Amino acid sequence: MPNNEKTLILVKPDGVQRGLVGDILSRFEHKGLKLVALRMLQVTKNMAETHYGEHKGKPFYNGLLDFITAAPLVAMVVEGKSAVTVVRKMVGSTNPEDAAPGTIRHDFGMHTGRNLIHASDAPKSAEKEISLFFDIDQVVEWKKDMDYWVYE
Ligand code: IDP
Ligand code: MG
Repeated sequence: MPNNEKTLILVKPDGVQRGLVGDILSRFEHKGLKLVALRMLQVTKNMAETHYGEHKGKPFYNGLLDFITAAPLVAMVVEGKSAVTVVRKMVGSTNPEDAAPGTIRHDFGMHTGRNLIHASDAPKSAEKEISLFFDIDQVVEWKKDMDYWVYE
């Protein structure tokens, strides 16, 4: 398959607390993406600082760290053609008020600080983020027979 990519998705603690893990995961399954890794964990302060390092110093940074470490989240890796772009489109704009109808942040969210989901923004950051959340042997290489019916 050309341009096959992996990307990291986090169902943030608000999504877990609100019981939306299944709804969110099934959107990616229904789209045709292949699930290749999945785990639940409570993120440590250290991990959160690494993951959100680019936002250090911004006014929302401390609140973001408190929020993302407050309760467990669900991390997953999905794979597919142009997966990074496809998933970001399905996630929607950072502020749910700006997110298009049909996107996860629009359909489930009300506020930027509780926007339910993270998705890698480029193949390079995806690689880094996947390695922060998963050991190499936790990402499963498998053949999805359905792919014949998803891709020409
Ligand atoms: P993204 O998640 O759409 O890539 P980023 O700008 O990378 O958006 O911000 C990372 C996360 O930081 C957002 O998803 C959101 O949870 C939080 N965040 C960003 N801007 C704000 C803000 O202005 N107020 C509160 N939280 C924010
Ligand atoms: Mg971002």
